[in-house]
Amino acid sequence: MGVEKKMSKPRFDVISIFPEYLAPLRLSLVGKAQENGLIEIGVRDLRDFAEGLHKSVDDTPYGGGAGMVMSPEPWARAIDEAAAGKEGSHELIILTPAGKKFDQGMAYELATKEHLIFACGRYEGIDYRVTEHYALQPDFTVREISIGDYVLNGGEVAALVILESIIRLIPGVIGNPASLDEESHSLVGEDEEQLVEYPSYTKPSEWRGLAVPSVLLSGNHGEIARWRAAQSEIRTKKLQK
Ligand code: 6GU
Repeated sequence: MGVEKKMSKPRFDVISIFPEYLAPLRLSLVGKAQENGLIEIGVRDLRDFAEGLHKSVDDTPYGGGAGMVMSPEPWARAIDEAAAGKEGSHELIILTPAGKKFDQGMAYELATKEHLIFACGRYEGIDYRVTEHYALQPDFTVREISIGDYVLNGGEVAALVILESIIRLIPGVIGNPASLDEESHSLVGEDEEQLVEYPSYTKPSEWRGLAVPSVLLSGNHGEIARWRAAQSEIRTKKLQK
């Protein structure tokens, strides 16, 4: 057994002007993980941290240009409150199409952290001084993350994607952890080939005129393993075209 640092219960806080967008976190595996006490998730409405009659959270950009920029102070109040709810250090994840592209390696890394705070920006983004301010705090690590090369209206869907990919890696969340080893994009060495999964089939053995590859019905485990490895190679090569 390796020397593992005892993890306290991982906590995830999400800040958004559309907290209802995060409702799916109550469902399925992620919802179960909360019910079973494996993780904690908190969702905050940024508007609760805004002041004034209009509870405004944005303003026009300095230097001009289209759209609105999210004001720093409501963000800082919400982030400080989230941080105060959990001892230790905090990873502040700012969701932006200008961030580093999320991948399975990042999911593994973030799955070891005890407190992640997700800032879901909208409009033309969050005043950059929020990033700068928290980067200066010794108990914070700031990461700007994107989930891919396309533009979403806000970071909420990106937060859902990242949370799901991280939470399923937390010990105890998935019933059969062996399934984590075999799946596509499972972590391998830095320059090892990343293979996608082989195709899967279940009953019936014939369906709408299509038969399951006979090797899978053969009971020959060596042959099956070789067939699956070959299929993974073929599928991976097809993706590279
Ligand atoms: Cl994190 N945010 C937005 N608005 N668009 C994105 C994204 C994030 N990742 C990819 N596109």
